[in-house]
Parts: sequence; C-alpha cells; structure tokens
Amino acid sequence: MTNEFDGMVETVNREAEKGRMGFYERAKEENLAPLWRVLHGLVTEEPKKTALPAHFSYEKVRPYLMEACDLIGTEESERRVMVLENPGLPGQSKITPSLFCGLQIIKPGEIAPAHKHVASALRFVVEGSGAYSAIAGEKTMMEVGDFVITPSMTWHDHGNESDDLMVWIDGLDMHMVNTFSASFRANYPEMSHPTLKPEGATMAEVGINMLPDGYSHNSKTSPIFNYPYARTVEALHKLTRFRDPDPCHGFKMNYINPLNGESAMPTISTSMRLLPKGFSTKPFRSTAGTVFNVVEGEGSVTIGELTFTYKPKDIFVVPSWYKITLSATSDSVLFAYSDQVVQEKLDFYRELRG
Ligand code: GTQ
Ligand code: FE2
Repeated sequence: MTNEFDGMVETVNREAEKGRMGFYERAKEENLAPLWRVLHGLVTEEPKKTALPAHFSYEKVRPYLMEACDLIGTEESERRVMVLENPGLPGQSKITPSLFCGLQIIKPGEIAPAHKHVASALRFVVEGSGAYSAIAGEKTMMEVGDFVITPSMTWHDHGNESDDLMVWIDGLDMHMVNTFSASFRANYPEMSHPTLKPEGATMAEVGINMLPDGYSHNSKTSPIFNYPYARTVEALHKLTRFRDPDPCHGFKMNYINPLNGESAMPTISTSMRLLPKGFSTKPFRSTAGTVFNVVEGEGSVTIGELTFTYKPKDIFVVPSWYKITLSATSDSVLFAYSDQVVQEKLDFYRELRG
C-alpha cells in the first residue's frame, strides 16, 4: 500500500537511492532513519487531505441508533454511542484528525454511569426532551439545540427521566489528549454522582452578566454548561434586524466563556449560525476541521467538489482546507464545532475567503 518512495523528496535520485539501501537498513537497527526520504511528507506544502468531506443523513443513521438500543444497555456499554467515522480515517473513531463525533442515545429510565476524564466533551441535543446531564453534581435538563459542556476531569453522568428517547451529538477532544499521551479517566463508585447544587444554580451565578460577590472559578472551561437553544436562536433572529450577515458565514455567533470572552471550551470552538432563506455564502476555507449539525432549515452545502443537500438533524464534516459554500432554501440554523481555537492558540490557524 505505501510505496517506499512515498513522501520522498523529489530531488533525491532514485538510482542513487539503491546504493544507500544498505546504509538505511543498518541505520534502522539503531532506530535511525534518513529525513530526506520523508521530509516533504512531514512538512507539506499544504494541509494533508486525509479526512474527507462527509454527510450523515439523520434519516439513514437513526435506525442504527434504534437497533443499538435493543442490543445493549447503558450499564454494559457505559455510553451507548455510535461513532461517526470520517470515511478517510476508518477505524480511528475520528470525524477529523483531531475531533471525535458520536451520536449518544439514552432510553427512558436509563442512567449513563458517572465517570470523569481529561478529555472535554460537548453535547448537542438532536432529538428528545427532558433527559439530563449532571456535571459535578448539578443537573441540567436538555432540549433540542441545547449546547452542553462537560469540562475536563469533571464527574458527569446522564439520565433520562422523560418518556422519550433522547439523542445528542458527543464532540470530544480525546484525540488531542491522546496525541500528547495525557489521558486519565476514572469511574465514580456509584451510578450517579450525588446532587450538590439545585438545577439552574450555575445559570443564576454566572448566566445574567452578574457574579456573586467573591465568586471565583479556576477552570479554563466556561462555568456555564448549558447554553439553551431558545436564547441562542432568539438572539440570532434579532441580529438579522440590524446587522449585516458575514458573506462567508451568515449571522454567526460563537459560544464564549462569559468570565473572559474566550471560547467556551479551551479545545473546541463552538458556534451557531443563521442563514436566512435564499442566502448563499461566499466560498471560505480554513485549516479548522469542522463538524456541522443542522438544527433548522434545508439547503445545500458544497465541500470541495462534493455537494450535499441538508435537512434538520443532518451532520456534515468540512475537513481542513476544503472550500465550503452554503446555500439556504429555508431559514437555516447550523451548529458547528471545530479545532479552530486550539490552532489559534498554537499559531497554526489559517483561513482564506473567496
Ligand atoms: O457521555 O461521557 O461519546 O465519556 C465518548 C466518551 C461520550 C460521555 C462519548 C464519553 C462520553
Ligand atoms: Fe464521559
């Protein structure tokens, strides 16, 4: 599959290489390897296009979620999640080289047991109502379109006290954590973490542009762990009355940590955008690998050479350096998450408009 000249510097003479093979073999014995055979594969002229554009139709995916419901419980599985794999990265549980995407399903009466880990997680609710996620002993009830955060190394369990199934997207950064071999995890000794704060406590503390006197918070993640859809979509619609849409992004709002104005999560950028009916975006590309979920509306998205039509609940993936254009046939509200914030912190991020 990989040929031995893959990634080899064009200037290395293939004939001359034959005379060097013995040297390479002896060097290998000492765990040494010549850079000149791999240099341009390591330091590429443009981003490597390993991940591919992909579209997951919720209509097609949902029956598999239902089947998983019949086949395994949340106690045995810990989390009943079907992983969305990038077709260019099979078997790696990656939706982009740095990000995980899964669809988690929880039945009425079920509990997904409490655990914690270094990886941060986001939940984006796709279907159902009235299941909760409990973060450090505070429950939040979830509705479609809500964006919920599980910060690094924070106890969390999920439960469904409603009569309906609930499905949400799990976005995690564990591939970043694992790149640095920095992963730890632990299970809580009981199924659920004890309740320490009443529901809505954090919203009262930090959700109204006020802080309790003497409040302190020492996490790099926003203390707000549920950004309800109702408030987000209301703000977006209001913006359309007095602001111009960005030609490439439409009306786009980023989720932020209200304490410092930075990204709500330290490792994953999150946003919601509104594309009014008939709006078509100008081409845009960036080095951020991005996962989109359609909350409302229909339209089409072109990613590189591929065009997909989208409907509510569909998920699509825009890998690094693929050109994206969106065209809304009805008012469209799109959630997105990406590795942009990490790339910005590390000075890797690049974008091109047009
Ligand atoms: O819900 O805690 O999809 O820890 C992967 C890892 C979900 C979770 C995932 C997790 C979770
Ligand atoms: Fe977890």
